[in-house]
Amino acid sequence: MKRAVLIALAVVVAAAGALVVLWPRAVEAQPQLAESAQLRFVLTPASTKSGSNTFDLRITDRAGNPAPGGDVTVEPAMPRMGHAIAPITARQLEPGHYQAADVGLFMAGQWEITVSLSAERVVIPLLLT
Ligand SMILES: [Cu+2]
Repeated sequence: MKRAVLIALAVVVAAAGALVVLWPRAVEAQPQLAESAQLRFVLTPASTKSGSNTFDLRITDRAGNPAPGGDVTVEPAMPRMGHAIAPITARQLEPGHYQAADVGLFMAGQWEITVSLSAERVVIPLLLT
């Protein structure tokens, strides 16, 4: 009897352990990389959920040096649904490092974020849940 209880307990502990390992986590926001002719853009969203978001942007030349200064603009759109939100000007934190705050990605689904610096631009896909 006691042995059976111990085995049952072991099964419960193993099942709980598997749950902890296998339980789906919220998708972590991954840095998204895209390259234009001259520059390399890395966009990291604060969240992968719909709603207000903040984008961290690292922009470098092909050699990895901070991109020359200029206006960085972020234009989110859902082309397949035919809508977009007004372009947002990112704030420069340091050379090559920008932040776009209060980006109102109001619905879940596939967004495309156009990021531009002067004549250089990339389109970065962003899937929100
Ligand atoms: Cu939409």
